Amino acid sequence: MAYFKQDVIQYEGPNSTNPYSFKYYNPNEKFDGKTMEEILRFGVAYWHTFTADLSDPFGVGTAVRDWDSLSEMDKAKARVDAIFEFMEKLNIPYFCFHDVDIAPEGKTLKETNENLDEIVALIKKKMEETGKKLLWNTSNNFTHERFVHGAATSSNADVFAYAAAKVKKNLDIAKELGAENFVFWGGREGYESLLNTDMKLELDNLARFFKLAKNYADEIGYTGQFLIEPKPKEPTSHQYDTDVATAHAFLQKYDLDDVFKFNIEANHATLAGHTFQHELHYARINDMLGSVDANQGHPLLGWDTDEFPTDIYETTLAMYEILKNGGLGSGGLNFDAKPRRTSFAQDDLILTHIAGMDAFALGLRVAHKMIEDNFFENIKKEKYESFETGIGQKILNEEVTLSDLAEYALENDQITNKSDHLETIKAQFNQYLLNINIEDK
Ligand code: XLS
Ligand code: CA
Ligand code: CA
Repeated sequence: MAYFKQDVIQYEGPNSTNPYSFKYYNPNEKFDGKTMEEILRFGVAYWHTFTADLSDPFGVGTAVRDWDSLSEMDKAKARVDAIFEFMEKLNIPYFCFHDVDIAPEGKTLKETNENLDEIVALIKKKMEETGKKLLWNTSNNFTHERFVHGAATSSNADVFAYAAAKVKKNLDIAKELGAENFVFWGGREGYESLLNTDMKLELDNLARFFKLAKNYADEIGYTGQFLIEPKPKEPTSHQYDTDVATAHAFLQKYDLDDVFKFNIEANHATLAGHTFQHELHYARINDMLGSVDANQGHPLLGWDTDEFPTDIYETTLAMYEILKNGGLGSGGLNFDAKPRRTSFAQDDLILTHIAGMDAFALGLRVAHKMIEDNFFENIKKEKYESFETGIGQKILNEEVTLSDLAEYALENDQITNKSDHLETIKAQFNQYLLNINIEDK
């Protein structure tokens, strides 16, 4: 049975009016010897696209899906068929999941693991048949009420052990399915209030937990990249992995910075009061950029709305960071995004992904052109040119003392600064976005 009536979605170029076509994503078109498909490495998020029902804190689910009326295990099986058909039709090479997305939880942990085994076997078969790959999997250690106080940072040692058992199982699955990465999002790893929180113990336990996971991965020979996904708040009022800089400091303190990279989500960046580009950039300059959860927040809503990315200003700057990083390595662009509650039809799953894929494909085209022209590089070179010669060069070479600088300043105290013409830079960026030349089909 087919779940989606469309044929494989084709590239029709920027002037196409067919909603079921790509306007900018042309998978085989090459940029510096690599195809768009190889650079963008798109992924489908199992949870938003195949498991969630589009409910929100004020209303029930609205999604209409062919598998709605099936029993839990049959639903899980139908979803496996549906996601593989979906990936074929959209030409998406990767998918990502939490354990609870693919199989229902049983009454006991043993039963949960048995449900997982059954579905993982189906997924493995489909992967072999289609060549589709697992970008990452993760353990959902936040939804069930047992995680009320957190998982690795819970005040209850039994919960720490239970969470460990789940991560062990998910690492086995990662190995079995060849997951290219393994994600840790600290769901409830944070606190509501410091009045009753032993923060030092909780952070030490979080590091202990990560070390146990790494040791087990080594033990079973799982070599996928470990990723931490920062988020500042929601559901807790303070999440320990607040943003890249905070989580990086944590990893450095516990000597785990060689074990992890970051999975950066656009909406989490904005929740942290940063731009998406800031988080990508900070990770890149520290050699910690691993993968991306491609979505966007709503500028008027202060929560994690997980919209499909359509803002080409943001996708261009994201692709700029990714290209400057030399690509995403084993990472990819996972659409951790959901249709709006009002876009409830099954077809909307296809349409939303086309919108997101095109936004990143256009971003890639523009960013590639800007890099060819050394647009930002030239601006920055001119801005910082005082460090290329004279006293600036000596500062960079660490050849001066504080007294040397004081002596220099006494002779050079009439400072001249240059305007950096920021508004012109923004206008020129607009020109790039509007004048990008794309061959029509
Ligand atoms: C929630 C997170 C979550 C992670 C994986 O806000 O985005 O879905 O990506 O657990
Ligand atoms: Ca995410
Ligand atoms: Ca999110």
